[in-house]
Amino acid sequence: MKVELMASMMCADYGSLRDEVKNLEEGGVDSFHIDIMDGRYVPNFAMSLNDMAYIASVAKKPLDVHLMIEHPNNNIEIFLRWLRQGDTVYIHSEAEYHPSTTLQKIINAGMIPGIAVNPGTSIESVYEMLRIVKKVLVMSVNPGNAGQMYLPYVGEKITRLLQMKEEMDFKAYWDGACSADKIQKFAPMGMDGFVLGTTMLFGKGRPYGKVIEEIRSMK
Ligand code: S6P
Ligand code: MG
Repeated sequence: MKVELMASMMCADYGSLRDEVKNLEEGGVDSFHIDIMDGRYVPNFAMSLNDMAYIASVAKKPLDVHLMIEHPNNNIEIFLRWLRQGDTVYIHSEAEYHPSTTLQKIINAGMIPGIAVNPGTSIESVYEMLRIVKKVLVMSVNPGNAGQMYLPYVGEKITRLLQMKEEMDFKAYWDGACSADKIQKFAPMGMDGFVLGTTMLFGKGRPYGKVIEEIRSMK
């Protein structure tokens, strides 16, 4: 199955982060998903600037940065400074007064602009932004933690979103509780990629390359 696979780095082993990056790259992931949290927009602190900057300094593959912070426009430059052409930055529209201004900053810095959509946020409320962004990250769990249960009501919204892809010219990505059955169902419908966390990739005692290979060989 031809899908992009992102490794959720908040689930990685921080005692051997350099090896984690190397093993994930050799195992065949396409990019590193970086969950930045501020303890206000979401009730957690996962990764922050130094974690992201370190991974950017050792990774050859792109970064996929998911900002779960209030008003990213106030200090997004601090993050953008460490990133490279081809890296992606997602913001949450609920966290910003003028999300399109923040997206323009991401574009001006040479990064790929994205929007993350919470389970309870309708596609219609971010409709105009679909024309600005290149990527939409659909949350199938509430943002803040790894290892949560899939929220089934998101399925219908994803089906509608995927029907807008061609007209609005964006790619769609899945974030949260990603399992094999979700890839098998939603990839053929047009989902371009999936964030892999504790559900499929980390803490399983299996080589990353094996898990990735199994996904790529799905029919
Ligand atoms: C959640 C975050 C996600 C998780 C990922 C973990 O706030 O945005 O990227 O890290 O979903 O995957 P899993 O399989 O543990 O739910
Ligand atoms: Mg995320």
